[in-house]
Amino acid sequence: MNYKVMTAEEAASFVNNGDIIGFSGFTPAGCPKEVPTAIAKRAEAAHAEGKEFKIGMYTGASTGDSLDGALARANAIMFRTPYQSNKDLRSRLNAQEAHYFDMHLSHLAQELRYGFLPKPKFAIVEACELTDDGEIVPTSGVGILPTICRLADHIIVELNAAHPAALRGMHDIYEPQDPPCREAIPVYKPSDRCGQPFVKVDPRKIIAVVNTNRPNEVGKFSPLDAVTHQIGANVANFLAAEIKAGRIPASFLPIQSGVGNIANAVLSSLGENPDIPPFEMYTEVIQDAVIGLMKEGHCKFASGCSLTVSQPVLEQVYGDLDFFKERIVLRPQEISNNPEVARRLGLITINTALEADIFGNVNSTHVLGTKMMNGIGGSCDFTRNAYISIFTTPSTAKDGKISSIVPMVSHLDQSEHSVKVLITEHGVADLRGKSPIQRAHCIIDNCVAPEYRDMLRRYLESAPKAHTPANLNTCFEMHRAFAETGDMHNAKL
Ligand code: 0RQ
Repeated sequence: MNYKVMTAEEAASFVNNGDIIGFSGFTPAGCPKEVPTAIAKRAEAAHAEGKEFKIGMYTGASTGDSLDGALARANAIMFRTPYQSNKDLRSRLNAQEAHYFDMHLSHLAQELRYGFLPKPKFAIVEACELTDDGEIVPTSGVGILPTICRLADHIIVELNAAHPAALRGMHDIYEPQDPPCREAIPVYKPSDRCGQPFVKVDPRKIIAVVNTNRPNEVGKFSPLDAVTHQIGANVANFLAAEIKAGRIPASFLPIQSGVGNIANAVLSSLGENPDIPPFEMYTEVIQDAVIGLMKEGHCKFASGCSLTVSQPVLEQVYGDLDFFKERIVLRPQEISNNPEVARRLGLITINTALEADIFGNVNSTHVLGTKMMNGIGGSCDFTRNAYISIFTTPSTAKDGKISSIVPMVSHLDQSEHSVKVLITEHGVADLRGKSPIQRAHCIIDNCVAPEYRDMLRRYLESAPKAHTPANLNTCFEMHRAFAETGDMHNAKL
């Protein structure tokens, strides 16, 4: 190999205070691990000497603990976008010790190209193969890898032997042109390919190669409980009824499914329902459940940005690459989450709300309206452009002390105009074609936990008559009660 092979510490020594770095990967899949940890150590050493050391950073989405966690613990983050889910980083953001801007994942690469955001000096990327002429084959997540490699002055590659070079062929790397007159992205079904199986860079930009053999840091999913199981069953029954009514074609439509335990549970339920035909996915994260469904024949194909699967499941995929390379394609997030493609393919989108209000507005990001949880991720990319957009949430959180359905969301990520269906363990609120007051009754009757229904009905009655009734004195009374007493049951409504 013609490149300079070095340790992570040597590679990290190129990075200085104030530098801006783009990292590969999407969720903990495909993220570099060794060099970010070494940068964190460099920051800690600088801080111990009383010197400033913070970097600006772009990633695909959330990352692993050796990236976000290590840099957050070292207080080495100046700014961060577009999505995160690490508890140490979350603490920094909520303490205003790092600036975070939560972005639509499909927007990041183009906003970098448009010059809306400062250009990255370094791209630090994980690869399973690197050729002398500059072909980089990503690992199990792509994210913004093609764009940062092109825009950055220097590239550092972590060549990770935990991912087989035989992954070559699973990726489809395509970067759209910039406007004016951008051409349509030629993806007409989830399995279409329109790019190359690698990212091609100028090999002279690769200043360091770090060899490693480190598995991804994807956490385990919680086992299905009665609530998540019932939410999944409600989603599957709703979709089966839509097929029966002729509102979804009998051949079905591609599924997008969000991240987390509930999303994983919903997918399992789709596989269990005999009235749901084998389906395809056009999604961002491919979670554990999808791999099981593929082996059983319930999922025919999945297009995504990452294989966000637990280590045993990743080993199953790598152990049978011939089977899975025919059924999985990994794309940059600009394509996996592309609104134009989502609208054209007619996606059924299923994402998770932290809270929703009685009109169908959704908050997926801010606990009690102020504290950042994770971020919007790709949920808006898909929801706004869906064939049918579904939001799921357990009807309560924190042992029933929080009702996930409130009079008015304390932060807005998806407006009522984008949310077509809301589903909890209690039932389905089909909001299509309903006015705000009809939506409110539909949500209270079908989705709210029985113990909170009367409270929300009383609230609605207390609001002056209007197109979208709201009582401005009490619309956050449930939030206030939780903040002050630890229980929304104490709301004075
Ligand atoms: O708290 O962790 O302390 O137990 O929120 O809730 O029920 O475990 O749900 O793991 O599916 O995550 C919305 C965060 C759900 C996720 C969210 C508390 C609850 C628990 C987690 P604990 P669950 P999940 C694809 C698309 C936004 C981005 C998105 C998410 C914790 O799905 O980040 O969809 N989505 N992107 O107790 C206070 C409430 C609450 C609450 C739940 N109303 N108030 N706390 N919790 N409801 C992904 C990408 O783009 C990469």
